Amino acid sequence: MTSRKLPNILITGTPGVGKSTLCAEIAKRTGFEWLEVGKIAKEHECYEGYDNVYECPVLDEDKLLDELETRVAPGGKILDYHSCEFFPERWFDAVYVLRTDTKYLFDRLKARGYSGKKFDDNIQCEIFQTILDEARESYKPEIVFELQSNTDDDTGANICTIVDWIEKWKKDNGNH
Ligand code: DAT
Repeated sequence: MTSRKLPNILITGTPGVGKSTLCAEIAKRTGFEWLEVGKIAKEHECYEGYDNVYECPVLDEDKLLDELETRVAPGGKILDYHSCEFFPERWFDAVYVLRTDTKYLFDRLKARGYSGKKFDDNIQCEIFQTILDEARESYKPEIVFELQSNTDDDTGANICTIVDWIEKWKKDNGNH
């Protein structure tokens, strides 16, 4: 049971699968606040060093969680991040994992300028469904949903799925 008046939703998946695209639209349609976790980490410098192999800062997870805790508490938030196992399980009422076929993801990551190990690792991450497995290990199976995100039609369908889920949650929890 949750005391939140509105649910919190996590949108996760490999970089490039379409998390931001989806979150922006859902926030617009529902009035939920979209928390771009990567941006918040950057703004508040939630880092502890730099990883030269992956060419990115190393996340200070505790600092980031402290930063997010009060924002998440009232509900009505949609969080977007490329990893999901370090968030407290109690934060989320639904976790959506976006999936993209390699043939589409390849071009999206190239367009983003990814190359070398960073490019290869992200493609492998998607092929081996790393984030989906992570989500299934970290949250109750009944709140983890896999969504295909290959085409614009998929995005449209995913928006409807999540907006409908929010409406149902509100109804089920006496918040019309
Ligand atoms: P993410 O936030 O997961 O890194 P994004 O939303 O920035 O991904 O999308 C990466 C690129 O792919 C961007 O140019 C928009 C495009 N895109 C996103 N979802 C898509 C979809 N379902 N079909 C086609 N293109 C999509």
